[in-house]
Amino acid sequence: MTTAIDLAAEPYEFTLAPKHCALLIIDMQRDFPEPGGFGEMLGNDVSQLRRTIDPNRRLLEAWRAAGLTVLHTREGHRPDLADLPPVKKIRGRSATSIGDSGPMGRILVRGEAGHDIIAELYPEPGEPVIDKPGKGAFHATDLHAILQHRDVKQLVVTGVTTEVCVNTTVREANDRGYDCLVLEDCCGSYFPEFHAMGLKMIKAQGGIFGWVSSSESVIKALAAWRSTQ
Ligand code: C5J
Repeated sequence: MTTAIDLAAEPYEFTLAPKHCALLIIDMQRDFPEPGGFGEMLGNDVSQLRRTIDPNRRLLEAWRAAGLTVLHTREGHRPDLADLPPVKKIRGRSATSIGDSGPMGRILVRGEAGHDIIAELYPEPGEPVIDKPGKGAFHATDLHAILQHRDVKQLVVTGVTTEVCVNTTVREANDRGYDCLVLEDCCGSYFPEFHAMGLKMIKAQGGIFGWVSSSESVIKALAAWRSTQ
């Protein structure tokens, strides 16, 4: 029985230990990638995020089939906005901001349609959903406690956006002692250059924040690992 398996990654191979690794899918909420959502309302090109849906779906299917831990996050706030920092509310000087009515309900407010996860990647019963008020998934959440209770030491991180919530979460995870593997085809940004640089920053300097690979490499490694169980 194999407990860990090497897979191709940058800056060097990643040793995946499936029983101690969780898949963390960041903020695949309707308001970000769906046509007609808040992201598009702001003038963003949602196709840059939509290209991540199929790879995430295939990865999620393989991860679930292997019986491994999956967690999802959602960025958003309490309906009374008590957890919304005033600076986050006003930054950007946008006419429509967090808490206001948007195309899919109140923007980034828990319980609203746009805040929910897209149907293609919808959580299954038993998969924790972390509601986070910040960009990082560890800030003001119980994510670290949940991972510790499950003896998780590594994270495969996917979702949106690469340079904001994915990068912030990977940095927070790094400081808490987790190894992070970020999958380039499963992460996206409205700005392709930020996506590319966001990944570069993670794998720079010998993997200062972690590793970068693809869904195909992880799916292959999972299949190889499962054949040894
Ligand atoms: C995320 C954002 N999820 N860009 N949010 O990255 O504001």
